[in-house]
Amino acid sequence: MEEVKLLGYWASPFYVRVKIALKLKGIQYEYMEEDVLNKSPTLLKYNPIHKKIPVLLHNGKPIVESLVILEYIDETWKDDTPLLPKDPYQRAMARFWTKFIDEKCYPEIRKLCYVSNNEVKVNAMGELLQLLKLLENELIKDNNNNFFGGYIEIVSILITYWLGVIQEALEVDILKKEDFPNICAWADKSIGCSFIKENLPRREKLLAHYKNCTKPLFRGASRI
Ligand SMILES: N[C@@H](CCC(=O)N[C@@H](CS)C(=O)NCC(=O)O)C(=O)O
Repeated sequence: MEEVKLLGYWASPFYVRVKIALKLKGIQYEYMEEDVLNKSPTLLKYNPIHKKIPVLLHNGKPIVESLVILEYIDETWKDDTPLLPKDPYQRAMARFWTKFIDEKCYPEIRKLCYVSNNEVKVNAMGELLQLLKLLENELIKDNNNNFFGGYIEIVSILITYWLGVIQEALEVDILKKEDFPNICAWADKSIGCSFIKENLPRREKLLAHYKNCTKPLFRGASRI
């Protein structure tokens, strides 16, 4: 009998990635909600290095970092619908673009949310717009606008769902349809997929959360 547990936090895109993958593979698991401001001994025991959720516990063994967890799930519960593409080049591209989202885009999104210095926020926004342009151009190259299949769509909820909510909380327009038509069309399509849609936190609840923990960017100043 397999024992699968997941430590998460409802508003975290990193946790929701894992939740989607487990649901997609039909894996039963026990969910343990963490308070990220007051971490449990269980979280600190199983992720002593990063001290972050998500943590997947499979028969008592911890796996951390959402991208690592997604690959672990894909390799452990093999079925007809692999998350990662089969073709080695496509797999490499999927890994490249997911790293791009987490290592290049996410730090700028974090600054936009949590740094209080407005100049840093404005620079982060400029940087993020340039990064999104690269993603936009990559999507243009893809004829069917399918991008890479399930894995990248799951990882990209940070852009396709969270960023839309965050920009509303910050009262700025980042993902404008006229500037990023491909990202916006791709976002509508991937967020519309039932296996993703059904597992996302409610938009109003997430928006209230970000309004509560972020400060509007240009209040009192002219908007960009
Ligand atoms: N690179 C990590 C990021 C995970 C992450 O940032 N988790 C946040 C919640 S959104 C967390 O646990 N934060 C607690 C902290 O930073 O102390 C992943 O992909 O799993």
